[in-house]
Amino acid sequence: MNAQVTRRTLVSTSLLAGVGMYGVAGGRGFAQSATPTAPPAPPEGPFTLPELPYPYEALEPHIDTLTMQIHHDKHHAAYVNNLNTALVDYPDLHALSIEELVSDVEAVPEEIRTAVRNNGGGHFNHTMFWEIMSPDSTSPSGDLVAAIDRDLGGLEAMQAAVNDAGLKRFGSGWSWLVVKDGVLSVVSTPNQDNTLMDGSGSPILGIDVWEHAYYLAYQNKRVDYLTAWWNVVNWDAVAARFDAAS
Ligand code: MN3
Repeated sequence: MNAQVTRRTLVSTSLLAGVGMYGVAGGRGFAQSATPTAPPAPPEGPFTLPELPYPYEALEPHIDTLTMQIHHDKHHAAYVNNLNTALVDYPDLHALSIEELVSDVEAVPEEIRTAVRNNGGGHFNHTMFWEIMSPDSTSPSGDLVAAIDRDLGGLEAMQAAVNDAGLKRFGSGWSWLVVKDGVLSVVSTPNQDNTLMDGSGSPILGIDVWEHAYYLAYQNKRVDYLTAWWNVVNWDAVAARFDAAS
């Protein structure tokens, strides 16, 4: 009873205060917060969700259709929307490429740095992830093969090292093959961080080990997902990234 009275008193006090201090605008603001409304649509730029370079079902049976749909249309889309929302009041940052943005995340204003790190990282990482997969997986060739042999003891040893880094990543993150000063190495990062952020190299291949990347088909068996993933590598795209970074 007392609580009711107190609450009613508070409401009318707030209303009066709103009208008194802010006039009509204050009153309208109060009414809006009392009625649930849809959140505003996210801004359309500066970044956009890239199309998948193949149909959702193209990577079956190694990566299932529903996982691809949710991963691209929901998870990646959310990173893009959240990144654009974070950048709304920072037009100076709109001209930067996503690579430039995540390569120097410490230069981003502190108020949005965490949002840019997580969502900009998510956008960069997933854009690359779609590009380095293909239903028409080939095998690595040329300078890339020579570098894998020289720096990581051959293809099988490199794949074992990437899988191991992915398995040992506690929680969510990525396992990477990176090149720095012409030398290949294997690194893992947490969350949506990547190796541009910590300066450990240019990523040329990365496997998403967040559960959203594999849980529907593989449940807790991350090792089975990692093993299967190598059946869908677009080695031409990886080699192109290696050449560009070398
Ligand atoms: Mn993901």
